[in-house]
Amino acid sequence: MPGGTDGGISGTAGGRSGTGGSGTDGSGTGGGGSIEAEVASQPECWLRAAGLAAEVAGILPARGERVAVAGCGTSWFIAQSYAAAREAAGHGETDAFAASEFPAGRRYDRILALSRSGTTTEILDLLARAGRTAPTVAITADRGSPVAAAADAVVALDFADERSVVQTRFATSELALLRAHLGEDLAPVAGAARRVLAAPLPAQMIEARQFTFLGTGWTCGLASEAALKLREAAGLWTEAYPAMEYRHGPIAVTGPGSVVWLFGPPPDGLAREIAATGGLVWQSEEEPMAELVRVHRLAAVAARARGLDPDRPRNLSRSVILDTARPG
Ligand code: F1P
Repeated sequence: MPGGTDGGISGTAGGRSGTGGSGTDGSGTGGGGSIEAEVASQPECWLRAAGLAAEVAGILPARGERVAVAGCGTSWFIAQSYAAAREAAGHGETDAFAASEFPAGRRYDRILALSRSGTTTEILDLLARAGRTAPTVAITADRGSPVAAAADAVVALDFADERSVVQTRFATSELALLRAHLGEDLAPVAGAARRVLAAPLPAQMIEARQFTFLGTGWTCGLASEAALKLREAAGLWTEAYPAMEYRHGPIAVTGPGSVVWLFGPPPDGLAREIAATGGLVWQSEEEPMAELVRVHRLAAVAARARGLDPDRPRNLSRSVILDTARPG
């Protein structure tokens, strides 16, 4: 992955075009709340999580197994990234599901349940239902949680737990662990995140009214997670698609005040088409998981710029615990 640069922003809005990520976020990486500190701690958390990979290799999916991975919200998008990365690495067929949509009747060699809180109702339901059909393993921040108790095996990343309702470092740390388990070296990825943390945020990003995130392969999940982060923390209008899907309708919402954020190289001609709408193109050359850290920073800064507290997002709680009759 090329490193050392800060990506590029181009387009027609405000006549801006070129590279460099200049501008200012108005707050630096410090900020005042939990989310800023949690975002800034990601490089260290990733290295610590990756360092656990050998220790927990026996309970994570083995090469060749047919695997299902499930979660809700952020955990679902991390599931999507891991599933695509595992298949691309040749480790075996891997399906990702929102826990509530886990299909009855499919057979897997192992089911991986992702839940920071370990209390999410849909994950508990899934473990109760599908756990009868395959060995289950949970990755959670809380080894004493109901999800940990319901799974056959547990990986507890308690050091990456968060005070903020909005997930940042827990989600990326579990992905760092899973990527390390696939044989990836996380040291350069952590280095890329340090560069992203040190770089200023372009002012146009903070002021933008709408964001569309595009990915390919394992970065489709990251694109969806990026969009969720800005929605959760800052109440922004965001969307996310596989890059080649963008022309099939989503381009219609792009215009002045939009940012189209590409995780990885764009399909041929796409950057030009986006620029023609009047929207800005953000095309980073950084490693994609490090690029997600830039979105985390933006989420906190954009929230505060709009008078919101990114640690206490509107209408959200740390986990969704339902007390109504459960499906299935
Ligand atoms: C999943 C989740 C979060 C979301 C919100 C509600 O929680 O959907 O991703 O931000 O706080 O809960 P978990 O099962 O990973 O704890």
